[in-house]
Amino acid sequence: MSVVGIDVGFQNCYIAVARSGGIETIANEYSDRCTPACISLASKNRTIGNAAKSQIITNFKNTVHGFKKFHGRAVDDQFVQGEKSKLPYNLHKLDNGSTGIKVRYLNEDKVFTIEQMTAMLLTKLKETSEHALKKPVVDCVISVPSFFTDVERRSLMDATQIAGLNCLRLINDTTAVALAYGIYKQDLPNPEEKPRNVVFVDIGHSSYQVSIASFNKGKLKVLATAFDPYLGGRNFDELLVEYFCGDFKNRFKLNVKDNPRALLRLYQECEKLKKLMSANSSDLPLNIECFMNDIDVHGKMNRVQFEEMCAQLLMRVEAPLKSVMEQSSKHRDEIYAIEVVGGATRIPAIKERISKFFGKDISTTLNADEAVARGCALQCAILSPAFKVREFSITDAVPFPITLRWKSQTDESVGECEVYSKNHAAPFSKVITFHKKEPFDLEAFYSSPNELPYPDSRIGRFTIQNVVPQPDGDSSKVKVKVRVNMHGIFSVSSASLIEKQKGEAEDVQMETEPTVQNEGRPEEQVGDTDWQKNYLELSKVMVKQTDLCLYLYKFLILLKDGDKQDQVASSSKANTKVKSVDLPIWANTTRQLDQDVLNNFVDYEKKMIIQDKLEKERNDAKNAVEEYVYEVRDKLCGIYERYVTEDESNRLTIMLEDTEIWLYEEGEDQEKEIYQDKLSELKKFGEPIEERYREHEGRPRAFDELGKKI
Ligand code: ATP
Ligand code: K
Ligand code: MG
Repeated sequence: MSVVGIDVGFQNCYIAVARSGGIETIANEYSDRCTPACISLASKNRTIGNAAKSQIITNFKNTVHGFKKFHGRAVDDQFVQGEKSKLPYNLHKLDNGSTGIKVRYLNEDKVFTIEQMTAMLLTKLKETSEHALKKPVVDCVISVPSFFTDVERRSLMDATQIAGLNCLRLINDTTAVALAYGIYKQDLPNPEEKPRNVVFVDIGHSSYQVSIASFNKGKLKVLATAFDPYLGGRNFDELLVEYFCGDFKNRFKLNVKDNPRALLRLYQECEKLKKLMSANSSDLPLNIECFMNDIDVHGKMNRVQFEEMCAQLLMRVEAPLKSVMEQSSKHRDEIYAIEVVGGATRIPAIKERISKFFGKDISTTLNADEAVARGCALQCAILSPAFKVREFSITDAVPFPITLRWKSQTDESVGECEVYSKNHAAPFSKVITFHKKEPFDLEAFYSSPNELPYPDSRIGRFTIQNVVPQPDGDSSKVKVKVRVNMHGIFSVSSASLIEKQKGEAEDVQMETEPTVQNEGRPEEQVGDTDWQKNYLELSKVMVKQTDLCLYLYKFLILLKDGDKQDQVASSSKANTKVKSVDLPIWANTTRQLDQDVLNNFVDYEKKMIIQDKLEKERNDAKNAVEEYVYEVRDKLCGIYERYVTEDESNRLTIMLEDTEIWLYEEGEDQEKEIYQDKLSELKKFGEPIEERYREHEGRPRAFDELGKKI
């Protein structure tokens, strides 16, 4: 089992893995620990990460980036439409209305879904981690913005499947950071002491997230989350670009916006300038050579100007901070620390705003770029049976309240109930008891559409099938289990009908309102058999100390009841007269990929992986020819000189020259085998020389060795 954590950022991705020494972030083949969320499609292959980023300008129509927030969204979605005008590549409406991306790939027009694009990125990250761990990687934990709704999360989960990953948990960005903060802290308050409250801020390229978590030894609980899903580093880049477009129009009469390449270059330069301004307050230049129409442009900006320009953006820093404090009813004095991560928190004005709001210094003890990935890897280690890690319990919070509405299939009766309030603990299961005579529908939706950063509040419709009345015509008791799972995804996980047995004295109460019972955190439930077994083990040891045993037995019951809170389901289990029958559930969630579509995508991803591999081998074979030409040419006038006749040398030189020309002409784009043949041809001639040289060089040394022995 692999222990891998992946931070899939809007702009930057990071991977952390567990190795014998602990958790570490790993570098890709460019020795870069950051892999850009960028994919470039081309006529023979695709490139992903750093290599793709360098294609942003040259292959702008087919180099895809900035797509993370299209997950689960229709192309007509207001957000997607707003982004569309800023994208150098084309969007395409898929049959189900979802956002597709249209590119040229393998000399054909091709539309990829967002799930496929993210899967490509994950494939790259998977390969990088496999390279570092030197074994296959399947299990992992992936981060997700805390404000992602059900549809977006399910879409991301589909992407992980396409990439052949088994995502054990989609963990919220700020929760991962909280875990990275807390797990190694030695001085957390004891369980019975007042918890330590810490605020976590993550401002990335596309969004701003805040959470407040309370810590005790061995556990963390997220009390509240807040966000501005549309505020991130890129908004600052956009303002700079806007400014320089105006500036260049005035001074150089250039219409930058009409030229996609120039615009992309300007974006890159503005981002660099923005970063420089974080460290320098003086005037800084922005120079681009041959920018447009062969004109070199130059401009300048300083921090004061920049902050003035971004005043509107900076004003938005406060609201989410205020919101988490209000939601958790915490006073500023009760906050132990404010930990900030994410690239955009390096902007001094942002740091100042946060610090001013809390009236104290902020801490940057965590690695701003890698904390999310590290937290993901830690969560993966906790979930992995193969890896020993400190016990640490994580209770997350439901970001948006969820309501369940039910409707009878025959009569008109409807009802609804908020099953998860805002900031309700998650993951968490609940059992709802209905009294029904026929199958019925449950509709789940987010109860406060106004605060939802997504246009559709529906989560899904779940039909509880095969419900029948009792033989005596009475309604049947139907227990429905709902849950918000490890990924923050809502589901109706099971339903069962409780059959009344003949001669049963107890009558089923006719409740008009269904009852909701808390089941608690699925992973923490202690099964009856487990705790009884534990007790038996204990009692064996202390067979003579009956009093102590009795005390322990009671204590275990207390523990168990505390865990399950006011769970009553167990009482029906104890009643042997009651038989329960599992009921099938038909689930219809919005915008999820069908299994066969998903399977096709899995196959296609595999094909693309093979295609990339073949193309790499072909390129490697070509490079090998080129390298050999240069190497032998060098040696011919160097170390080989004494071992070749003039005639040989001349012939070989001509061969090398011909090959070099060939590589630029018809040999530019050939099959792998052709390059391999070419190399063998050259080697047939070159190797005997190499051998002669080695023999001569080796001889004196062999004599030396012999001399030493004698
Ligand atoms: P998201 O969290 O929105 O998905 P992400 O995780 O990819 O995005 P990060 O890597 O945390 O984002 O941050 C990238 C952003 O931080 C970019 O806008 C980048 O320009 C900005 N950034 C990085 N370093 C600096 C700096 N020194 N000064 C200002 N901004 C910076
Ligand atoms: K990131
Ligand atoms: Mg991020």
